[in-house]
Amino acid sequence: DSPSTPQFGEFPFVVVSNRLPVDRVIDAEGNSTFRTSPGGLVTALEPVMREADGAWIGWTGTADDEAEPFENDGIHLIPVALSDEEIELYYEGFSNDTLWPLYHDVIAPPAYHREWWESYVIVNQRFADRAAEVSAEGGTVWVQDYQLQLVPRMLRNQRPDLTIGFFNHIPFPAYGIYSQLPWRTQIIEGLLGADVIGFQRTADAGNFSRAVRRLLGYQSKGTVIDVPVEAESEVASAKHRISTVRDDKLVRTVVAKAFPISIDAASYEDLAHRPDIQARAVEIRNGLGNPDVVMLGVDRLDYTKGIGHRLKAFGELLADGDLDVEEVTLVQVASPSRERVRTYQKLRDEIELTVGRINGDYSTISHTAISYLHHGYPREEMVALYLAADVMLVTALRDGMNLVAKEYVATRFDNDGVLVLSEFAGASDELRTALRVNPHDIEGLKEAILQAKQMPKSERARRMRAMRKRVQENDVARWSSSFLAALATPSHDLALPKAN
Ligand code: GDG
Repeated sequence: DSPSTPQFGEFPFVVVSNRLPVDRVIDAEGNSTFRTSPGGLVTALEPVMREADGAWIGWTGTADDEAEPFENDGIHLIPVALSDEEIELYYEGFSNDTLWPLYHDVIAPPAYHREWWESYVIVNQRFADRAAEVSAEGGTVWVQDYQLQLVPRMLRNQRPDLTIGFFNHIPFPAYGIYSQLPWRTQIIEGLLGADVIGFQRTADAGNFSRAVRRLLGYQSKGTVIDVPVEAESEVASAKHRISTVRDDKLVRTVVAKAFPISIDAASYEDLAHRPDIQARAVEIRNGLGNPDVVMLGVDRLDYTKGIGHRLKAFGELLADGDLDVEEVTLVQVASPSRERVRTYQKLRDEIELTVGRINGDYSTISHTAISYLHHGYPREEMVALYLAADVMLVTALRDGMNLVAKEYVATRFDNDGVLVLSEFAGASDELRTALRVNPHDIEGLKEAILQAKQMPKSERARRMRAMRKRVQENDVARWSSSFLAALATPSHDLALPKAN
């Protein structure tokens, strides 16, 4: 199709993400079917999808899966196939071993490989082509996350009639770090194809706008960036976002702004009210030998989560005699993640060595210092763990948001429990009454852990109440509706009036 005569598809609202919100499962007869994989994004978008007759484009999670579009739980799902090699180069390589460490402040060294980049471009083009094919004329497409940053520009080239949103679930780094990326200009050009670019934190949006100014010299005012218009077709079809600037140049106005993501808070609270889940929470504490204080960490086993720093602080407190295994247990759920990427294999070895050492040194026959679980659990079990935990430790070195922190808060309808929260997690912008820590400061982290253990009940309740109010008000439905509202608003209304 030439860009001037686009073919239109049938869906007025389309979500594009690397993974479809379903998993392939094999039933008792050996037939392969799909099951919805529960997650905040699906919960948030399901109602919007149903109302708008939406479709979701993504990979099924299986290599070379040429599945045809299908419907699951009332949502149209449109698979994009990835080969084994593309999973290695585009997904495990460029997405998870270049962009992920770079965007998390190079906690691990990013690897730069030209063949990974080439695969990233090819796969992004495939997602963009699919979105261009299925979207209805004048429709809205919402692209998700760092694996697909080139899609907005690729899509606009083919379909300037569309309104395009992008949301970045992970941080966007400061320019001094971002500028390492050999393809730094292509990536921001890719993102600027969107009308609204959403970030977790105001600081992320600022880092992005600065990168745009430094690399492309485009002007920005507040959250609005002026992007010179490249094609005439863009002017005709995106009128409400076109302005004139100096010298009668035409620009598209692009909004780059924070939309902090959240969880379906009510559903967590509902689970927490279930008698069987409360009974399970009691059972968990009994199983741990009924310590006075249960501390909890829940993370994908990822080097951004600061699990090692947490273990170091906990181990030193045991060594100093400030904590006693007869009184305190740390439960650490480390759910398996990206197990084919080498950095993750190394991390697992390091963490398991540390856990083994601490347990060897401090556990007794009846009390284990750290109950370490390298498993994924059903959501019910996660909620039981949250209910069982007096202290929740979120010590990420860098994290877009950290939903675990919000889930813990949503679960604690009893207004009890203490959240220790890294200031490097997006959630710390909102959860101001958590015990906020710098996880690199091991002494400070140790003090916070002791403070959490000793905090009087009235103070726990005061802090938790404030956090719960925030999470209940700003839930994931609110997040998606505010993003989509911004996407539907001509950016003129968001910027200062321009001569036009
Ligand atoms: C990315 C960004 C941002 C974990 N283990 C199990 C399990 N989980 C669930 C948690 C939570 C989710 O996975 C993890 O979300 P996080 O936000 O904590 O972290 P990432 O996976 O890194 O997510 C992050 C997020 O995107 C959203 O934008 O907040 O910053 O990195 O919901 O509960 N769930 C179950 N079993 C497990 O074992 N059921």
